[in-house]
Amino acid sequence: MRIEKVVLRLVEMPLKFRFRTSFGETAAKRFLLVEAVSEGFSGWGECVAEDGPFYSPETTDSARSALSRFLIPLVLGRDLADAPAFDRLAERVRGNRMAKGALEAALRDLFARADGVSLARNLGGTRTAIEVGVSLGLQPTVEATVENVRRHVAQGYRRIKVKIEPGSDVDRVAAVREAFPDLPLTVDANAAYTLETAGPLVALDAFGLDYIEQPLHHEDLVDHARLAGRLSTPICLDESIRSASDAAAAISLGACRVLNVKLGRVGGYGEVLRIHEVAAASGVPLWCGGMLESGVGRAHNIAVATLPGFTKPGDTASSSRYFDEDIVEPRPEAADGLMPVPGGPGIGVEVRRDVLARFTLETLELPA
Ligand code: SMG
Ligand code: MG
Repeated sequence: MRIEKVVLRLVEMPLKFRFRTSFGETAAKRFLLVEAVSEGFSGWGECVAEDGPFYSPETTDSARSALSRFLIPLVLGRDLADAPAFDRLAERVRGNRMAKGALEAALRDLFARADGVSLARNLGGTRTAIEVGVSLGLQPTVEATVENVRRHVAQGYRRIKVKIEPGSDVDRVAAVREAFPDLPLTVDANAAYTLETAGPLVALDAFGLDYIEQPLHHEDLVDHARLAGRLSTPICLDESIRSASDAAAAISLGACRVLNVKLGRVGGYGEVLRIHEVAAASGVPLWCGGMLESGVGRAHNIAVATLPGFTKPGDTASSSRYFDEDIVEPRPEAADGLMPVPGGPGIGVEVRRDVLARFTLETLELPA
């Protein structure tokens, strides 16, 4: 397909709640949306870079620059045989994975739509519904944490993940565990601890967590392997895994026994599939993470989670948990912790251009 045009939009959607983690707080969802146009079809991708470089070194501004100056020009006017062809063209662009992943996702969607098949099926996905959990931000008190867990358990989520940080960890988990003795429960520290301050993490072994997510530095593997030797609870890595080679290194070092996979963090579906192979070869379970995505990113996450190696519930909760109004229809909505996989072409949801226009702050049209 000849890529005729790419449209880059800066979009801001109000969030229904403030989401607090150990590295900061998000009050509104501001992101870049990529639309790739060819032969009357539009493919959509969402860039998960945030406003500031606090989860990842990439930001909305750095992604806009990488996309408009280096990545989009690689495909404009070019006749691409398929979406993986972009992966090869973009190989010389280092890092900038969220920017790359957004364009790659748009191209994957575009090609699948033109072929009239669902992206999930195209990838080798086997599920018609995916099991989902929910990620709960830090709350001001232990009581508010338990109450928040209670509300989300009542909504049927299959696993609850609670954010922790030094000073808000063992007390929260102990209270949640006491109120919900059998709940599949995990915690995410977003890199807030060090080997020296890991005492509370060792204490968490008492509460039967499924795993502890990214306890140490965002680029570390070696200290995670050391920490794993002190814990009976498995470690799951998020920030530290940017590629299949990171995943292979982490597994062989013993730095993790579970992997959180995010399309944007690893630079697109090509890398997701390579991580999927690495994990399958060593029997490491995967799950799909979240970045407070709009319906577009959420639909991509659903496609990712249909792959057979994604055996644990991910963070793709219902769109209505985050937004009063979404830019796609049908909205991705889970019932009883099960998110249906749309069967239509591409990501299987349609962008509502009227709603999108209301949430769009800036539009950059890049014609061939
Ligand atoms: O999409 O519900 C969501 C958020 C899931 O916890 C979540 N994401 O470290 O896994 C993580 C965080 C990173 C993003 S925080 C804005
Ligand atoms: Mg995480």
